[in-house]
Amino acid sequence: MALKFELIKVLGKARRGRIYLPHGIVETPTFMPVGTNANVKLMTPKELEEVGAQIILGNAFHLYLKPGMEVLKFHGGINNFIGWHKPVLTDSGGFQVFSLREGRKVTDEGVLIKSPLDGSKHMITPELSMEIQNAINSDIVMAFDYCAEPGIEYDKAVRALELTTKWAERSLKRIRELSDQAIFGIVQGAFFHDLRERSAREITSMEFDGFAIGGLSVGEEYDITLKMTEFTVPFLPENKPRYFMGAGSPKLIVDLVYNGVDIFDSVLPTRVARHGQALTWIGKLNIRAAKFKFDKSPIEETCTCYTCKNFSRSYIRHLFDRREVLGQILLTIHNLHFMMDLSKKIRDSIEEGTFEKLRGEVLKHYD
Ligand code: PRF
Ligand code: ZN
Repeated sequence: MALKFELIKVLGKARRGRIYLPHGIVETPTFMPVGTNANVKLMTPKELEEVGAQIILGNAFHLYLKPGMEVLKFHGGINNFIGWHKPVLTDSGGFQVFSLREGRKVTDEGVLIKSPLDGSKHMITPELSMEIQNAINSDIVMAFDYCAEPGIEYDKAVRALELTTKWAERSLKRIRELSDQAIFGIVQGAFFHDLRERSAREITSMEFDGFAIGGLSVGEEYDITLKMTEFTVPFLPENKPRYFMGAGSPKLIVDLVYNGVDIFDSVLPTRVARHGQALTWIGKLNIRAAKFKFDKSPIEETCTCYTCKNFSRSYIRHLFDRREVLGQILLTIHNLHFMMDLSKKIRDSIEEGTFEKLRGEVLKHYD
């Protein structure tokens, strides 16, 4: 088996766990930095290790377009290609079904998607997604799913759910033929309780190594995201990891952990860093503000990241003012350090029984 999951402690619904994978151990709960194009934007693997990243996310659809499966196979998988020797999880391309819905065509067979690179058309099937993720040799493969858009009508949501279940079966079958890589199934069902329950029952009836909650945080109201998660989690088995796809705000993360989620990912911390926004323990901070022009203090006094140990707000503000890439790099390091620090504090607080207090602190500054 390519994955072993250990539950170390349960506090209410929150879980402190450990996942054993071919390229290393992942302590949960944890945040996964996103590396869509075979890199986490502006971060070297060395810096990723230094901020405490344990596992990063890659994307089958993007890696299939560039560099392509032949190059990935030539390197024996993504780890050697990108110089990151710890675990990698790959998304299946199911989300691109949602985000590139302009001009796409969905059939039982799969999805015809237009490449954002050159407009060329590609038929992505569950089988092809598994072949790509096998060429990538990721530690965790995601089933090929259909992520529906918010506001979708009931009958269309049923169709998306039914396709997701059929594609999950085909994904599982194909990956088992190819390798012993771990694979997670994805629960869909839009914003309908009965469909969420049905999807969860169908997906968890299959022999997946873990389960993801998909189709949420796609533009709906915060309360809906949370309510649907709260409703879905009890249908997932205790003894397997749970992954919420696409959650990066500190508030959502503590609320998800509170509801029993173990893993989350998002481009948010790295994306906002490139726009001058730092995440701190007392909320967000925009480094471009004029008030930082003569501020010698670091982004955050208590932070132990490379950026905060060496550079002032005044300097980072100057770099953004001059549109120097180094400013974006320094904030990316800080924001990812913050996310990994938040993950670690969440883990420690579950073990110590003080998670409620930590959650309260985070909600106070991120509401
Ligand atoms: N499916 C897949 N990837 C995803 C999602 C999904 O529903 C989401 C939804 N937030 C993010 N990434 N395959
Ligand atoms: Zn810092």
